[in-house]
Amino acid sequence: MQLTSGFLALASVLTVVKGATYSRTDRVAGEGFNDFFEYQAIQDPTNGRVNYVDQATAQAQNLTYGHGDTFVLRADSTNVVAPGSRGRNSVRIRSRQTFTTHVATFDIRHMPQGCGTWPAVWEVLEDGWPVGGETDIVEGVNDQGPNAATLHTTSGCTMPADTSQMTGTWKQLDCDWLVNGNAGCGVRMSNPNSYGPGFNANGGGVYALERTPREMKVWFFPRGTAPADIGSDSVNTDAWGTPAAYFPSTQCDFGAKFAAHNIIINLTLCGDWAGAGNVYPASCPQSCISNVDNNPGAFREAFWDFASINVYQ
Ligand SMILES: *[C@@H]1O[C@H](CO)[C@@H](O)[C@H](O)[C@H]1NC(C)=O
Ligand SMILES: CC(=O)N[C@H]1CO[C@H](CO)[C@@H](O)[C@@H]1O
Repeated sequence: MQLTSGFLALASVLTVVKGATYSRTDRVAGEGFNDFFEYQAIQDPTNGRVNYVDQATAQAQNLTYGHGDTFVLRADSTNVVAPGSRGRNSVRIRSRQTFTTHVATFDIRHMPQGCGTWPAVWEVLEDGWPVGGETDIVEGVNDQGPNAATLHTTSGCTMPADTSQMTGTWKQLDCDWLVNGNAGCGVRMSNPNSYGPGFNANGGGVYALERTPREMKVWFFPRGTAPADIGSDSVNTDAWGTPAAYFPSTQCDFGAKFAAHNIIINLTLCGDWAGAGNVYPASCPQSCISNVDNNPGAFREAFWDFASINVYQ
């Protein structure tokens, strides 16, 4: 008996010591993106001026390209859009697997930029949304940085105003999708190079999400500053320093508000946010939709270039 309880005590000590160490379960790079993700040739749920194409079309038009340590995902930048069509060809991909407690790292060299672009890297359960919750890691519109990381949930999930455990600042504390037009509880990052042209000019960087039953953290490491263990077989998030965004579960039952999530990468154009009359910048040409339809060359920079995605559990 004593031996058993001694062993159990030792086991629980080891569990505590293990802390925030995770082992890699998925290493995604180059052509591997086409196995890890499925293409979603769906109608854009956010009413973008975009035509999400299937895998065969994307590869035939080189809208996705996987080779070595490069995976590019882009909007078409050569064709004028026919008025009666859904919009400019683009790509939306969703991971085949779902994840709960995990760390996901995204090494990104370039993110889509240009008037009307609305790129996102996020995690969600789409079926029954918003019941399963949503975590936005990278998202923005019209080149307007810095990045914001945001949770969206059903009612009854809020964040404490405290900012002592993150480098960012709160945009809103209530995660409820019914508040303020589904703005969500978002954290504005302090680094101006966390989004858009500044991000690209700096060679991008690494985004990382840690999700546990108790908290979610998002880090942004500008190019050249990522912890050395990112990309190796295991990571210790305790050594990564203060995150850009910290979402505790003290006023939000994560078990009830967040289901197992898919990872989604999308690039839409215009739509409910980027194309809104009070959001599309006056400095951008024409109207958002007219620019998308008639100026293919304006979308040459509207591409993602991923070096890798790693998932640790
Ligand atoms: C497809 O895109 C990749 C990445 O941008 C590029 O290196 C390659 O040359 C393109 N292929 C063709 C056939 O245009
Ligand atoms: C069109 C599309 O899929 N848009 C989604 C892109 O990502 C954001 C998350 O940040 C969603 O809110 C959009 O619905």
